Amino acid sequence: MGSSSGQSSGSYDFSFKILLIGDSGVGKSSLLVSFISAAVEDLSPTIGVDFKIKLLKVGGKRLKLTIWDTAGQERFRTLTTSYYRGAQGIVLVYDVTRRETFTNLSEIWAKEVDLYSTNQDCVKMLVGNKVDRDSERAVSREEGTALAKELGCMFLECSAKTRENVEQCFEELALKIMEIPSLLEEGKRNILKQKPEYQAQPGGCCSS
Ligand SMILES: Nc1nc2c(ncn2[C@@H]2O[C@H](COP(=O)(O)OP(=O)(O)O)[C@@H](O)[C@H]2O)c(=O)[nH]1
Ligand SMILES: [Mg+2]
Repeated sequence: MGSSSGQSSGSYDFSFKILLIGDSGVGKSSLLVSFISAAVEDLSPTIGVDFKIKLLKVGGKRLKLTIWDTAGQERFRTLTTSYYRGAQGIVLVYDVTRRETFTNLSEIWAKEVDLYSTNQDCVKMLVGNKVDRDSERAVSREEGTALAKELGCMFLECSAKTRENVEQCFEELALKIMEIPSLLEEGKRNILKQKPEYQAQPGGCCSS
Protein backbone atom coordinates (compact mmCIF):
# COMPACT_ATOMS: atom_id res chain seq x y z
CA MET A 1 0.00 0.00 0.00
CA GLY A 2 1.33 3.42 -0.90
CA SER A 3 1.11 6.22 1.55
CA SER A 4 -2.19 7.96 1.22
CA SER A 5 -2.15 11.66 0.60
CA GLY A 6 -5.73 12.38 1.44
CA GLN A 7 -7.04 11.45 -1.98
CA SER A 8 -8.78 8.12 -1.86
CA SER A 9 -8.50 6.11 -5.03
CA GLY A 10 -12.26 5.79 -5.23
CA SER A 11 -12.69 9.51 -5.64
CA TYR A 12 -12.57 9.75 -9.40
CA ASP A 13 -14.82 8.92 -12.35
CA PHE A 14 -12.38 7.80 -15.02
CA SER A 15 -8.82 6.57 -15.19
CA PHE A 16 -6.79 7.09 -18.35
CA LYS A 17 -3.35 6.08 -19.52
CA ILE A 18 -1.43 8.83 -21.29
CA LEU A 19 1.95 8.42 -23.01
CA LEU A 20 4.73 10.86 -23.76
CA ILE A 21 6.64 10.13 -26.95
CA GLY A 22 9.33 11.84 -28.98
CA ASP A 23 13.08 12.18 -29.36
CA SER A 24 15.43 12.35 -26.44
CA GLY A 25 15.91 15.89 -25.13
CA VAL A 26 12.68 17.42 -26.43
CA GLY A 27 11.42 17.92 -22.87
CA LYS A 28 9.07 15.01 -22.20
CA SER A 29 10.18 14.53 -18.60
CA SER A 30 10.20 18.28 -18.04
CA LEU A 31 6.63 18.56 -19.32
CA LEU A 32 5.56 15.83 -16.95
CA VAL A 33 7.26 17.43 -13.97
CA SER A 34 5.91 20.82 -14.97
CA PHE A 35 2.38 19.44 -15.14
CA ILE A 36 2.54 17.39 -11.96
CA SER A 37 4.26 20.08 -9.89
CA ALA A 38 3.24 19.83 -6.25
CA ALA A 39 0.33 17.41 -6.26
CA VAL A 40 2.20 14.29 -7.13
CA GLU A 41 1.88 10.73 -6.02
CA ASP A 42 5.01 8.87 -7.04
CA LEU A 43 4.86 5.23 -7.86
CA SER A 44 7.88 3.02 -8.09
CA PRO A 45 9.38 2.98 -11.56
CA THR A 46 8.84 -0.11 -13.62
CA ILE A 47 11.57 -1.53 -15.80
CA GLY A 48 12.55 1.00 -18.41
CA VAL A 49 9.70 3.41 -17.85
CA ASP A 50 8.51 5.75 -15.19
CA PHE A 51 5.01 7.01 -14.68
CA LYS A 52 3.31 9.56 -12.54
CA ILE A 53 -0.26 9.95 -11.45
CA LYS A 54 -2.25 13.14 -11.54
CA LEU A 55 -5.74 13.55 -10.17
CA LEU A 56 -7.62 16.44 -11.66
CA LYS A 57 -11.08 17.69 -12.49
CA VAL A 58 -11.85 18.32 -16.15
CA GLY A 59 -15.26 19.01 -17.66
CA GLY A 60 -16.90 18.32 -14.31
CA LYS A 61 -15.36 14.84 -14.09
CA ARG A 62 -12.76 13.65 -11.65
CA LEU A 63 -9.94 12.03 -13.54
CA LYS A 64 -6.96 9.94 -12.68
CA LEU A 65 -4.29 10.32 -15.32
CA THR A 66 -1.43 7.85 -15.31
CA ILE A 67 1.19 9.56 -17.43
CA TRP A 68 4.01 7.39 -18.70
CA ASP A 69 7.40 8.81 -19.46
CA THR A 70 10.27 6.97 -21.06
CA ALA A 71 13.45 6.42 -19.09
CA GLY A 72 15.69 7.43 -21.95
CA GLN A 73 15.32 4.29 -24.03
CA GLU A 74 13.77 6.37 -26.83
CA ARG A 75 17.38 7.17 -27.69
CA PHE A 76 17.69 3.61 -28.97
CA ARG A 77 14.17 3.54 -30.41
CA THR A 78 13.37 0.55 -28.26
CA LEU A 79 10.09 1.48 -26.63
CA THR A 80 8.29 -1.76 -26.06
CA THR A 81 4.77 -2.66 -27.04
CA SER A 82 3.80 -2.70 -23.37
CA TYR A 83 4.61 1.00 -23.23
CA TYR A 84 1.95 1.65 -25.84
CA ARG A 85 -0.58 -0.91 -24.69
CA GLY A 86 -3.89 0.36 -23.41
CA ALA A 87 -3.21 4.05 -23.85
CA GLN A 88 -6.16 6.37 -24.30
CA GLY A 89 -4.03 9.40 -25.09
CA ILE A 90 -0.60 10.01 -26.63
CA VAL A 91 1.38 13.24 -26.46
CA LEU A 92 3.87 13.49 -29.33
CA VAL A 93 6.53 15.99 -28.38
CA TYR A 94 9.12 17.82 -30.47
CA ASP A 95 11.47 20.69 -29.71
CA VAL A 96 10.65 23.82 -31.76
CA THR A 97 14.37 24.70 -31.78
CA ARG A 98 15.50 21.34 -33.21
CA ARG A 99 14.10 20.56 -36.59
CA GLU A 100 15.11 16.89 -36.65
CA THR A 101 12.93 16.21 -33.61
CA PHE A 102 10.00 17.44 -35.69
CA THR A 103 10.79 15.35 -38.76
CA ASN A 104 11.43 12.28 -36.59
CA LEU A 105 7.90 12.58 -35.24
CA SER A 106 6.35 12.06 -38.65
CA GLU A 107 8.98 9.63 -39.93
CA ILE A 108 9.43 7.48 -36.86
CA TRP A 109 7.24 8.08 -33.85
CA ALA A 110 3.89 8.48 -35.59
CA LYS A 111 4.53 5.18 -37.38
CA GLU A 112 5.34 3.42 -34.13
CA VAL A 113 2.14 4.74 -32.63
CA ASP A 114 0.12 3.38 -35.54
CA LEU A 115 1.87 0.06 -35.23
CA TYR A 116 1.67 -0.45 -31.50
CA SER A 117 -1.22 1.46 -30.01
CA THR A 118 -3.93 -1.03 -29.21
CA ASN A 119 -6.83 1.37 -29.42
CA GLN A 120 -7.32 2.88 -32.86
CA ASP A 121 -9.51 5.62 -31.34
CA CYS A 122 -6.62 6.73 -29.13
CA VAL A 123 -6.41 10.54 -29.00
CA LYS A 124 -3.15 12.16 -30.08
CA MET A 125 -1.78 15.58 -29.23
CA LEU A 126 1.16 17.07 -31.11
CA VAL A 127 3.18 19.38 -28.88
CA GLY A 128 5.91 21.79 -29.90
CA ASN A 129 7.88 22.41 -26.71
CA LYS A 130 10.41 25.10 -25.69
CA VAL A 131 8.55 28.07 -27.20
CA ASP A 132 10.28 30.22 -24.57
CA ARG A 133 13.34 29.99 -26.84
CA ASP A 134 11.56 31.76 -29.65
CA SER A 135 14.70 33.36 -31.12
CA GLU A 136 16.09 29.87 -31.79
CA ARG A 137 12.93 28.58 -33.36
CA ALA A 138 13.48 26.14 -36.25
CA VAL A 139 9.91 24.94 -36.77
CA SER A 140 7.08 27.38 -37.38
CA ARG A 141 3.69 27.17 -35.78
CA GLU A 142 2.17 26.74 -39.24
CA GLU A 143 4.30 23.67 -39.89
CA GLY A 144 3.19 22.23 -36.58
CA THR A 145 -0.44 22.86 -37.45
CA ALA A 146 0.02 21.21 -40.84
CA LEU A 147 1.66 18.09 -39.40
CA ALA A 148 -1.04 17.79 -36.76
CA LYS A 149 -3.66 17.86 -39.48
CA GLU A 150 -1.80 15.23 -41.47
CA LEU A 151 -1.47 12.93 -38.45
CA GLY A 152 -4.98 13.59 -37.16
CA CYS A 153 -3.74 15.12 -33.92
CA MET A 154 -4.64 18.08 -31.81
CA PHE A 155 -1.88 20.67 -31.62
CA LEU A 156 -0.37 23.02 -29.06
CA GLU A 157 2.88 24.86 -28.60
CA CYS A 158 4.10 25.05 -25.04
CA SER A 159 6.97 25.53 -22.65
CA ALA A 160 7.76 23.21 -19.79
CA LYS A 161 10.00 25.97 -18.47
CA THR A 162 7.44 28.78 -18.25
CA ARG A 163 4.52 26.33 -17.94
CA GLU A 164 2.81 28.07 -20.85
CA ASN A 165 0.07 25.76 -22.21
CA VAL A 166 1.27 22.80 -20.12
CA GLU A 167 -1.99 22.25 -18.25
CA GLN A 168 -3.97 22.95 -21.40
CA CYS A 169 -2.10 20.17 -23.16
CA PHE A 170 -3.23 17.47 -20.76
CA GLU A 171 -6.65 18.95 -20.09
CA GLU A 172 -7.58 19.31 -23.75
CA LEU A 173 -6.37 15.79 -24.35
CA ALA A 174 -8.52 14.51 -21.48
CA LEU A 175 -11.56 16.43 -22.72
CA LYS A 176 -11.16 14.92 -26.18
CA ILE A 177 -10.74 11.43 -24.74
CA MET A 178 -14.00 11.85 -22.86
CA GLU A 179 -15.81 12.65 -26.12
CA ILE A 180 -15.00 9.18 -27.45
CA PRO A 181 -17.35 6.48 -26.13
CA SER A 182 -14.93 3.55 -26.45
CA LEU A 183 -12.23 5.43 -24.54
CA LEU A 184 -14.65 6.57 -21.87
CA GLU A 185 -15.64 2.95 -21.43
CA GLU A 186 -11.99 1.98 -21.00
CA GLY A 187 -11.58 4.78 -18.50
CA LYS A 188 -14.34 3.32 -16.43
CA ARG A 189 -13.06 -0.21 -16.76
CA ASN A 190 -9.59 0.90 -15.63
CA ILE A 191 -11.11 1.97 -12.33
CA LEU A 192 -12.92 -1.30 -11.81
CA LYS A 193 -9.65 -3.10 -12.49
CA GLN A 194 -7.85 -1.02 -9.89
CA LYS A 195 -10.53 -1.16 -7.21
CA PRO A 196 -10.08 -4.53 -5.48
CA GLU A 197 -6.52 -3.74 -4.43
CA TYR A 198 -7.43 -0.51 -2.76
CA GLN A 199 -11.04 -0.68 -1.65
CA ALA A 200 -11.43 -3.70 0.52
CA GLN A 201 -13.85 -2.21 3.02
CA PRO A 202 -17.37 -3.14 1.93
CA GLY A 203 -20.00 -0.58 2.66
CA GLY A 204 -18.03 1.19 5.31
CA CYS A 205 -16.65 4.62 5.26
CA CYS A 206 -13.02 4.31 4.41
CA SER A 207 -11.37 7.66 4.80
CA SER A 208 -10.10 9.31 7.99
N1 LIG B 1 14.24 26.42 -22.48
C1 LIG B 1 13.59 25.29 -22.27
N2 LIG B 1 14.26 24.17 -21.95
C2 LIG B 1 13.56 23.03 -21.75
C3 LIG B 1 12.15 23.00 -21.86
N3 LIG B 1 11.74 21.73 -21.60
C4 LIG B 1 12.86 21.01 -21.35
N4 LIG B 1 13.95 21.79 -21.43
C5 LIG B 1 15.34 21.35 -21.25
O1 LIG B 1 15.67 20.41 -22.26
C6 LIG B 1 16.50 19.38 -21.75
C7 LIG B 1 15.89 18.01 -21.97
O2 LIG B 1 14.68 17.91 -21.23
P1 LIG B 1 14.09 16.50 -20.78
O3 LIG B 1 12.81 16.79 -20.08
O4 LIG B 1 15.10 15.69 -20.06
O5 LIG B 1 13.80 15.82 -22.20
P2 LIG B 1 13.36 14.31 -22.52
O6 LIG B 1 14.61 13.57 -22.89
O7 LIG B 1 12.44 14.42 -23.67
O8 LIG B 1 12.70 13.76 -21.30
C8 LIG B 1 16.72 19.69 -20.27
O9 LIG B 1 17.94 20.37 -20.14
C9 LIG B 1 15.56 20.61 -19.94
O10 LIG B 1 15.87 21.50 -18.90
C10 LIG B 1 11.46 24.21 -22.19
O11 LIG B 1 10.23 24.29 -22.32
N5 LIG B 1 12.23 25.31 -22.39
MG1 LIG C 1 13.12 12.05 -20.26
